[in-house]
Amino acid sequence: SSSYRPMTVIVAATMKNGIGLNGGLPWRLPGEMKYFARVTTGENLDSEECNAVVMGRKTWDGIPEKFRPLRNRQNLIVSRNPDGFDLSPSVPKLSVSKHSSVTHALASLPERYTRPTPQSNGKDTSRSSRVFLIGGSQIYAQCLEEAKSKEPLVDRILLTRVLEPAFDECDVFLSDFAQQQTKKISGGREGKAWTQSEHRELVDWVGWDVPEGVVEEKGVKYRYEMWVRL
Ligand code: FOL
Repeated sequence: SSSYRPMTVIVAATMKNGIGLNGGLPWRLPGEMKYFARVTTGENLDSEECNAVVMGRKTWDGIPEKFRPLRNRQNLIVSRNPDGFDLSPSVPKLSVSKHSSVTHALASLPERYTRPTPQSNGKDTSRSSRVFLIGGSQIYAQCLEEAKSKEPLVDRILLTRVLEPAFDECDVFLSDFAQQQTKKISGGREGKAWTQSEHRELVDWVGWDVPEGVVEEKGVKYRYEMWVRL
């Protein structure tokens, strides 16, 4: 529905796509959280630029107060009733805004951002001003559904796959994007909309050396993945 710059979903999900429990995350993984913070904050941005994080109201509520708004990022909060809730009074208003939909949030962002130049050989060396969709389940579902259309809101997913334990008690879930079949391929059949990138491509995109393979933290095993739309 747009010509907005596509967003990158960032999410940590179990094998059954569980992402949350009781309004918060089902686990406490400081190293994984550092990855989230480093990727969404970005590096080598122009001094007047920062990345944006788009989130639903419940996700905002789930972020510990001392970390809100997420620092060094533009925080955009989506709610059907933006006037119906208050940001806590201590919140520096400069870096936070409320919006009635994801598309309204995107429309509020400045147009300007550095595209890969011919000199950079098609490689985006700037990594400037990216927009991340950080949840939760309602907003993920809405925007991944949208990704089936011609001009998707989301064209990349940074998925931390939590392998074990199973965290079966999760009460909110990520829609099963990997099952989406949307692309017409030869013979009129449909191909998968999402494909997993090589680890190298994840490293190139974030710009620093992401651990490859299974990471273990506090007895939890997980893996950093990147998925892109075909
Ligand atoms: N994606 C991934 N990969 N992991 C997550 O934990 C995650 N969480 C959310 C969305 N996408 C994710 C939503 N929930 C904070 C807390 C909850 C949250 C997102 C962010 C938070 O406090 N972030 C601080 C981290 C500070 C620290 O512990 O180092 C930040 O500055 O980003």
